[in-house]
Amino acid sequence: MNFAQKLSGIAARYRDKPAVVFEGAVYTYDALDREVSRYAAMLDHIGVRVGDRIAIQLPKRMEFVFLELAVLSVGAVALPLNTDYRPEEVHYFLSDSGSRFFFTDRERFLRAEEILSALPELRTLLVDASNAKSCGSMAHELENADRNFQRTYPTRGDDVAVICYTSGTTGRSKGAMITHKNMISNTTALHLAWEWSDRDVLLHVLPLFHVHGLFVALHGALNAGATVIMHEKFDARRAWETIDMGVCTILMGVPTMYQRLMNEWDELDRKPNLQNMRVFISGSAPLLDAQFRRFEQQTGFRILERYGMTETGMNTSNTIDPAGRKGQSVGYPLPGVEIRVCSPDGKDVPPGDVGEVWVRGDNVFKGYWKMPGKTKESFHGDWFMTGDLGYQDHEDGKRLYLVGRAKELIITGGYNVYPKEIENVLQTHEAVKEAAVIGIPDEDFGERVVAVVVAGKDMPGVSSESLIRFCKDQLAGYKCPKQIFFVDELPRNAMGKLQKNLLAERYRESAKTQLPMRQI
Ligand code: MCA
Ligand code: AMP
Repeated sequence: MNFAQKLSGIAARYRDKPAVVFEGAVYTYDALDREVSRYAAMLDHIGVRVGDRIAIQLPKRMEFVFLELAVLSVGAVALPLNTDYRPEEVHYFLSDSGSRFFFTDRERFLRAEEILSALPELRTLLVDASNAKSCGSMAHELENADRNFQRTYPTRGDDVAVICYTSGTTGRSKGAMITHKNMISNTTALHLAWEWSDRDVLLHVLPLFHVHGLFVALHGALNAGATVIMHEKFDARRAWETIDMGVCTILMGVPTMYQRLMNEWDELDRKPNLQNMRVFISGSAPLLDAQFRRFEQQTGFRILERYGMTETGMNTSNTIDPAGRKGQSVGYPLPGVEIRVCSPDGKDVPPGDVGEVWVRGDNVFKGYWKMPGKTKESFHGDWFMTGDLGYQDHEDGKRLYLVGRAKELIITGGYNVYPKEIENVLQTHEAVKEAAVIGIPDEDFGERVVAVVVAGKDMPGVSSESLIRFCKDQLAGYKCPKQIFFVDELPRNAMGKLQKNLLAERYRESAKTQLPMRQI
């Protein structure tokens, strides 16, 4: 089945009920479904065909929601892009994916115009403006689309619905191909596990261009016939004020958001009314035990932590029954998801021992776009090897704990950063002889990206600010180092291999909080 068709079927059952309330504007299920149909007609009118990749780089707004579901409805493949990606990054995603259409806003188009002209096969459509010089206007195409268009959902379950780019250890991002079947199975598993119902009201504060905000939060709610109150941007004070109105039942966020909510809680003279709240859910990055306990002390709610990946959707979750939730554990395999914890030679390790987490199930993606080698490397038979290190509870052999990562990855505020990508950019700066990028503890972001740099002898005057600015010109802001440390040389072992663990230890001293994950 096509995932958008499933949601359209649900919309037919809840016609007059609010589906999404976005910044004061209410869209009923009927209005949402009609807009998706109108957008699908527009895609058909501009020549979108089954399997075409359609890139979307838009701030959080309703057009994003309509477009994504319309793309799925016509059997094309949606490619959501982080709004903060710089033109060079966007160019890579558009060219690597061979996207035929790019929906964006005027501001982002003007920034990327020159670089986009190098992609003659690509047609750009502006969502918020009339025709610009080298692109079209979505409003214009919507007007000219066939008003009698009927959605036919020309896909099978195994067809790709969305490609989400995830960074890679080599610095080159990989497009994870997520199928309709993946989306349906994972949404269904979460529906059961979290007991979603049409009485739920989700406060949606996450970005829409990632699996967390799009699949887990938005799709999860629409699949249940629930209502989504959607904020354009996360703001802790505003989130508490909205919850205080007494209609919300679910909040989903990354640990940085919970950290900010807790700090804000202390500032509030009158604490919010949480009477209607059912569950606070956290994921995308490790939630510290101290955060789990502080939130419970403040609010009386135990945060429900779950664990997922772009490639697999959600894998494990703590129980919906608060009594079964445990800080530092990411819970149990979701219905239909199998988990193994394996040694490097592919054998199951006994409960209590640390190994790599492997995942199998209908939730596991189809592979990396045009990277059969990388796809093969990531699987052992039909088991996907996550690169996350963990152990299963030695008592029940099932409850999962994550303790680190086999891959060199920094998670900052819920976003993944692979050091290699940043090192590659720094190393193109004329003053940089060598650069090593590491994550150090940060109270707000969990981990903070910092760079340790050896400057060339003939470039003594280079400043941290100029190197950070250099990175910001080419990389999304969250990837850029927050600090640069200059050293005479980087520590290496006898074989000449860079010893990042020594650097991490040295600079960890400068941070006061505990590191949420060990780099192994
Ligand atoms: C923004 N900045 C950051 C981050 N976010 N720096 C480091 N890490 C970050 N996460 C920087 C900006 O570049 C900017 O820098 C400055 O902070 C202010 O930007 P602003 O947009 O105002 O930031 P914010 O609103 O404070 O954003 C913090 C945030 C956001 C709300 C926590 O990062 C966020 O929405 N994170 C959620 C990520 C997410 O959805 N991940 C799910 C991935 P400057 O001032 O220098 O320009 S999916 C996934 O991981 C799997 C499937 C899973 O399990 O869910
Ligand atoms: P992404 O590639 O952006 O989908 O990020 C997936 C990665 O986020 C996983 O491989 C984990 O390393 C991490 N992750 C997601 N949820 C959690 C969690 N609850 N605790 C610790 N790490 C998590």
